[in-house]
Formats: sequence, C-alpha cells, structure tokens
Amino acid sequence: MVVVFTGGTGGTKLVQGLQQVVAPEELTVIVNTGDDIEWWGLFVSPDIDSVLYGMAGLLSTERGWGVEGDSFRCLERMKRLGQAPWFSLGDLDLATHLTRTAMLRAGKPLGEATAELAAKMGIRARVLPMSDDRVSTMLDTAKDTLTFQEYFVRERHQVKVHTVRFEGAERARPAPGVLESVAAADAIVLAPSNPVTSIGPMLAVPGILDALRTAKASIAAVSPIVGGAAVSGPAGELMKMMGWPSTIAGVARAYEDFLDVLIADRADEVEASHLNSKTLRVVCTSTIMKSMDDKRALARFALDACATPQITGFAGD
Ligand code: FO1
Repeated sequence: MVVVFTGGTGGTKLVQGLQQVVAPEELTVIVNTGDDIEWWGLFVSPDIDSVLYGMAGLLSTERGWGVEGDSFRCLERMKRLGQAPWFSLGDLDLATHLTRTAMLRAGKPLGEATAELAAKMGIRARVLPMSDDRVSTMLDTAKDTLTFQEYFVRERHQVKVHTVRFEGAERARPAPGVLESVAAADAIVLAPSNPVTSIGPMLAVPGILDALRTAKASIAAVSPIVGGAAVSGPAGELMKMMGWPSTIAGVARAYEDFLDVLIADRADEVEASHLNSKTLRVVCTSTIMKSMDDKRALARFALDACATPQITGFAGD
C-alpha cells in the first residue's frame, strides 16, 4: 500500500506519476481540504478536484486546476448578475460542485461524496479527504483575516501574513480510511505541496501526525522548494512566516517529527549533502515535473527512496 499526502497543483503532478507506477488498488491519496470554499452556494474542494481531474485525465494543464478546455459562460452571466467575480468556476467544473453539494446536502460525508465522484470519473485508486469535518485554513494579516482562497486567489498571495490557523482542526477527525491506510502503508510520500497550507492542515487533524510518527513505512517528502524558492505559489513566504528558512532545510524542519527521506532537486545538491544525517536521508534527483515521464520518474524515485534501508541499518524482515 502506497499512501501519498497532497495538496495544491504541484502535488497533483506527483500523484499522476504514482498512478503510473502503483496499481490502483495499492494507492491511497490523502488530500488537503483546508482550501475548501463555499462559493455561489456550492461546496468547492479545490485540492480534491485537482487530484480527481488529474487522475482522470481531465485537468486543465495550463491552469493546474479546473477542467481542460472548460468554458466560463455561467461565470460571465454571474458577473452580470452582480456575483463576486474573483473565483472562477468553469461550466464543466460546476457539474462537480453541483454533484458534490447535492450529496453533502443529502447528508453524505465528504469522503463518500469524493469516492462516488472518483468512481464516476473512472478512478480506481482511493482518494480520501483528510477529514469529513470542516477545517478552514485562515490567514491573519495586519488588516484582516482571509480564507485561503481570498489569500491565494483574490489577493494573489501578495499580502503579508503573520499567522496561519486551521479553524475546526481541533475537533476534526481523520476521514475513514486515513489512519488505517497510514498504518498499513509500505511507503508514505508527501507530495511537493506547500508545507504550511497544504500539508499543515492535514498534520493538524488530531491523529494524523501521530500516525505518521508511528508508521512502520518509510516516509519520504519531495521538497516543494528548489534553489531557495517555491516551484510555484507562496510556500517560501509562508515558511519564513513560520520561522523556517525557505530552503530544503526548512522543509526538513517542517516535517522533522516523522520524516525519513527528503527528496531534493539536484539544484540543492550541496545543501543536501550538509543536511544528510543519521536521522534524515537527503537524496537528490530532478524534481521539476514537466512531462508525464518526469512525473513517473519522480514517483518511482520516491518509492525507491522509501524502500532503501535507512543508514542505521535495514529494519526490514
Ligand atoms: N485559482 C486561481 O488562481 N484563480 C481562480 O479563479 C481559481 C478558481 C478555482 C476554482 C476551482 C478550483 O478547484 C480551483 C480554483 N483555483 C483557482 C485554484 C485553487 O485556488 C488552488 O488550486 C488551490 O486552492 C491551491 O491549493
């Protein structure tokens, strides 16, 4: 059983790679839901939808979110009717939100709604939200508090954030299947997602961090930071806000409670050799994923890194 934790558009690329090298019944994808937003009265789960579309071959490659070739005619009309314009829902994307909202309104938990959407899109791997309970990533600035989408999309993450909070996390429970899959995993991979706002919410759900700490599987993370900057998005700034350097050492710091292997890009080879230690193996490869071959190669590299015995001697059978 391979388990991957993911959030954001970069994480989805590695999930697509894992989908090429792991049998679907052996792959569990655990997805951040701290970005979720209620928009036009609909429940939108951006990270779940990026994963579903990415695994179903429906994802818009130019945007990294939403449906390839989608139109935005409803959005144009909504703008004319005075609806807030800054979060663009495409016409085909709307079908997902309408279907998910109908299931949630009928009392179905988010995990079940997600499983039904995945099945309808022909996805056989398991896709699990981190929790069925609502957890909202909130970002405090000097002026006000923003939801993740207000920060990331409306403000284009150009505002200075001094605190990130995960509202509802303390009473949230891991979604059914999350703890079981971590315990059963032979390999656990953290995708190159934002350590603060994509992986952070998942570690804040009670039980998940402990499950990672006690997992029998090796845990590898692909650094979202290359050469001291995020490959995409605000990871670097948010890491600095947390007091972590915007470097691979900062990523190691974010995951220090449980990480066995850090996968860095070759651009960080020198820092990787310094960071390598008895408790953390730091290995380098090309982590920029442009093609499906890149995604597949990185996925295979990550699984090999998990299988390789620790420096402290192979603990296996
Ligand atoms: N990102 C944008 O930059 N602009 C948008 O208008 C936008 C709309 C949108 C709608 C549905 C969806 O699933 C994702 C959407 N995203 C948009 C991306 C989204 O903000 C990010 O993918 C994640 O929240 C980042 O992890």
